[in-house]
Amino acid sequence: GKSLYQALLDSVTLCNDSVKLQIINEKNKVPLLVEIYAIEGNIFRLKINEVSPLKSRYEVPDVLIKEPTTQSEDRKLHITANPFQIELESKGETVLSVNTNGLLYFEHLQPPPQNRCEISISHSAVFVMLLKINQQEFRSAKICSENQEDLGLWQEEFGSFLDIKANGPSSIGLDFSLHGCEHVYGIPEHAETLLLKNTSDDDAYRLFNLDVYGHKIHDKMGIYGSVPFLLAHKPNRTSGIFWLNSSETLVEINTKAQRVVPQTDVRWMSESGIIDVFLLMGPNPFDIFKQYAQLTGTQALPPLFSLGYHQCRWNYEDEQDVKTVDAGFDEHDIPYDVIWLDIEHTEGKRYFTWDKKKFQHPKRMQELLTRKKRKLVVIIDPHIKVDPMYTLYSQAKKKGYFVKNRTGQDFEGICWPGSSSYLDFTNPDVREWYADQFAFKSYKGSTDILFVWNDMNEPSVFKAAELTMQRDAVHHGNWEHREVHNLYGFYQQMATAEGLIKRSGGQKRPFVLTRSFFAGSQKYGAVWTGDNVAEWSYLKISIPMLLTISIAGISFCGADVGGFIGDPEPELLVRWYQAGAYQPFFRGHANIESKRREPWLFGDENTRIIREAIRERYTLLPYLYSLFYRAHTTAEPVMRPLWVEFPKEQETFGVEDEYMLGK
Ligand code: MIG
Repeated sequence: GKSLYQALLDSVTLCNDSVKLQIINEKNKVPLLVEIYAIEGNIFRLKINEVSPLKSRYEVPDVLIKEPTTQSEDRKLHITANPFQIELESKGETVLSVNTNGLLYFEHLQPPPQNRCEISISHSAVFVMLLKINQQEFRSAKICSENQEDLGLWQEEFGSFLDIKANGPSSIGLDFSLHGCEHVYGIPEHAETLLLKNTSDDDAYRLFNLDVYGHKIHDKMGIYGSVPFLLAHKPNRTSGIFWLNSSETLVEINTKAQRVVPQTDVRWMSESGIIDVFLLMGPNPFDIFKQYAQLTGTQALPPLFSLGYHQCRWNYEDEQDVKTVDAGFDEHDIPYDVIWLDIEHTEGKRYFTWDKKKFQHPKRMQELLTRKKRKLVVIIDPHIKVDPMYTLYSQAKKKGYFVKNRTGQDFEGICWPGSSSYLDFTNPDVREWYADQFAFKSYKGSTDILFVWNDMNEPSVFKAAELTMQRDAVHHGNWEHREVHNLYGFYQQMATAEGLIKRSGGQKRPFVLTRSFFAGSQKYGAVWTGDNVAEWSYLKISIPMLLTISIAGISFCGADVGGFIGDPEPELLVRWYQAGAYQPFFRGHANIESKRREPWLFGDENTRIIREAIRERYTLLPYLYSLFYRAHTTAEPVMRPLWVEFPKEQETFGVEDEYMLGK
């Protein structure tokens, strides 16, 4: 490789459990601090930041469950000074090397340009060009023009939208080589295969949480959730790379399988932040799951009811509709545990309220469900209708709890309720206040069988670039949205789960389903794969998608049974029930425009087969519950790719149409 960086030999400090040194960029002479820690449990942590940045750069908080403890044990690594490279060894074997392709880059913070023209070729430009290919949209970097006032990389156009970067370009990147590996997995969420594909003549995998209605299949664009965790496997070892960064991230994969010793090169690039990466050394798949959980936590143990079958649609219209559907399950002798209410249950999309005409007696409705030992889930989205008469809005406004725009005003965007502001869940005070909204006395009409569904939390903003919040919006601590983007949904689910725990006086496990997620979301509940389509190909892709989410730590995951968009033919619906019955989160759901599709609407024979599938689910419930207990205590994924159970059997490494539930 031809790295731009070389180590300054006199800067090296060696301790029992860490190495620190400085490296310097040959061109601009800016020094970077490199820290490498031996973390307990066979993990290395590599941090790279500017030695003295103009201002501090964002470091992801709240995702690691504790400050990782270092351990001085027999670990070996080699550092090459020029070009700067690191090789990590385990049991005499070079497992992984860093910066082998010389792709380390780090845009250091600079003062804003004063009528000056940027002419240097910046890595940011490379990043932006990649994005352009990735999105096939017009995100154009203005590098230079004859116009001396051009702000260069300090602002970017995205279609008709303009992003003004308060700190200027600040992207980072690094490459890793995984020796002997030609099978890599992970980095959800993409509607893609289980095995990660080579990206050399194709798009990079993008990690950027977005609301993509009816997302395409076999696409590497970012959808609702992101977990920047990649697993690599070969017969004698599994290893992992956890890239702790919550800004937009791209991952390039280059597998060289033809070589005598195969190798996979993985290049990570993020729009901002610092390089903070955990290198998990395995050696076996279950060691990797434990190591990753040691950093980000294990799956929350779901309440038993939430492992049963869930019946949802956009929308169950009113109390009578709920009653009829509920009775339908009894009439047709089909077990189910939870009925769901979508956005139409509220007064004008004001969450925590009920439509006064359609849901006049929400408590009475819940009592009816309680008598049958059933539960209710309602949707609570993060956008808040701009309406001074809506208490949630006026309180949050007064307390300054909304995300701000660049000029310090409350950010306003269009969403379901019309003009809306967005709660700043990155602020711990906002989370505490939000959690308190779930108290029975605050949330009128709620009872202890009501649980919650968080949607639109990428966050989704209509009429905005890529349907999300502008990157120059401002959060708590004066951090730009670009820094925290992929964490927004993570924080909403965290606050919601805390609210449900609090309302029960700390006695009951919560259930919260979220659409957007990040590394560590497993601690707060379940995720689903969003707006899939009622087509066979979406049923098929649900398996690799859920396997990928599962091995990235989030065991409690599912895809809408039947396919959200459109109308499944009866056989597809039946097959989807049969598949969904064996997946961790099992919910039938349908779009507002879809025809009704409760399980008994397709003739006796289809009703019988669906009944049988749902009953099989209930037969397996004790086993599933035990698997979740193990996921919670020992980080074993519930739904597993075959290679995890058969790590030496090469022919299992690419299988994605079969899987294991537990062992
Ligand atoms: O853009 O709340 O993925 O499950 O039914 C639609 C209405 C908004 C998207 C969710 C879907 C939900 C729907 N929501």
